[in-house]
Amino acid sequence: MSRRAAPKADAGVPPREGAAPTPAIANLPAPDRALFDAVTGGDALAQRRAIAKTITLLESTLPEHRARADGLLNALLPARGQPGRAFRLGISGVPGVGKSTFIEALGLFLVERGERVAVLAVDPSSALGGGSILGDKTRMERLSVHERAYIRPSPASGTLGGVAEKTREAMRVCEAAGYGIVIVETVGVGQSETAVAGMTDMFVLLQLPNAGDDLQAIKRGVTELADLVVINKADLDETAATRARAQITSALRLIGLHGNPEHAHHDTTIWHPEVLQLSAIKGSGLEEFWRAVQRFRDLQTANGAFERRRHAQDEAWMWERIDAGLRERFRRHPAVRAALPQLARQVHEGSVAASVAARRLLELANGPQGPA
Ligand SMILES: Nc1nc2c(ncn2[C@@H]2O[C@H](COP(=O)(O)OP(=O)(O)O)[C@@H](O)[C@H]2O)c(=O)[nH]1
Ligand SMILES: [Mg+2]
Repeated sequence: MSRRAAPKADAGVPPREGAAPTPAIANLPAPDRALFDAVTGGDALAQRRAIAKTITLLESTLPEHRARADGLLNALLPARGQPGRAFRLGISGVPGVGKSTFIEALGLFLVERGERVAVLAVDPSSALGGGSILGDKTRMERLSVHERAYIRPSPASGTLGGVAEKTREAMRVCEAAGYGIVIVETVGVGQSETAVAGMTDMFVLLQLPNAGDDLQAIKRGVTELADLVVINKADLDETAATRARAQITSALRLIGLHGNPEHAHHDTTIWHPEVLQLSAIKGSGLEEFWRAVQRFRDLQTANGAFERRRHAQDEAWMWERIDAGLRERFRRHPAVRAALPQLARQVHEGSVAASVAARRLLELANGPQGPA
């Protein structure tokens, strides 16, 4: 899918041939320029190491590492209008539904067709120190050793927002390294789904063959986020999988506007979520899945939704991080920390109104002129 040539193992192919380095690239200090050059081209092994090193820098909490990572990230942004940006695919579903098995099967299917595939993860459990529920790298044993694949487990520190931020940044590094397809795995419970849907071009929800039994839950999750629903493990119970597919399809058509191709007013210029069934373990149904992905990509590109979605995601993300940063700063403010326990108690007792307490605390943080 990527129109950018994959770096060869033996030749140092400069990826930006003919283009003058942007100021962000030209201003990099020498060691980071070397890192940048290794990430964007040249020897495959050196590139792999440089990607890992860059991601380690951006996951670091040391301020000097953060400063270097910021410089590198800006340098790695694609030049305006430059083709070959990666397609970002989000995969979600409850633990055990087969995400890792599916991603490995799909990844192998793609690398065999000459694609370069990066796999990243957003795992909120690793952030809480409770052990990873996604970072099960062993399940991608075959993909992880493939020269056209790069697999990185979830960053393991900070809030969900922090973990998601680092994954977004790692995604940029992989894109700059010429990986045409970036797959992000996350677990289908809670906020991590929303975070990954907000950083990918297409969001896929994996379901078990008995998924149709809980249509309410599906309706909620699916209509908000999923571009495609996949019933996995169809090999276990073909009948149940087919039934689930029919149930979810009709639920989606009831909700989605003009979402039924059999109706005269069906709008073919916009994407309507589809439902497929497959078996990740047997590798069956992957061609059909990938054809659906390509149909999605073509349609979204043609109608402009692809670009709009990315712009909206970037802007939403910027504000999300600003909000998180302000809240963090607020909570750390000495005057706020001093006054908070008593005010919280007073709100609890009912002697101070919640809005009054909030205003007082904001004034303490900002001074009376600040925004309240
Ligand atoms: N029968 C069957 N088992 C599967 C399929 N896909 C995954 N599994 C099994 O389901 C279990 C959980 O798979 P895994 O990929 O780790 O799920 P994840 O937690 O969603 O990443 C493993 O034992 C897999 O071998 C499938 O299509 N059919
Ligand atoms: Mg997994």
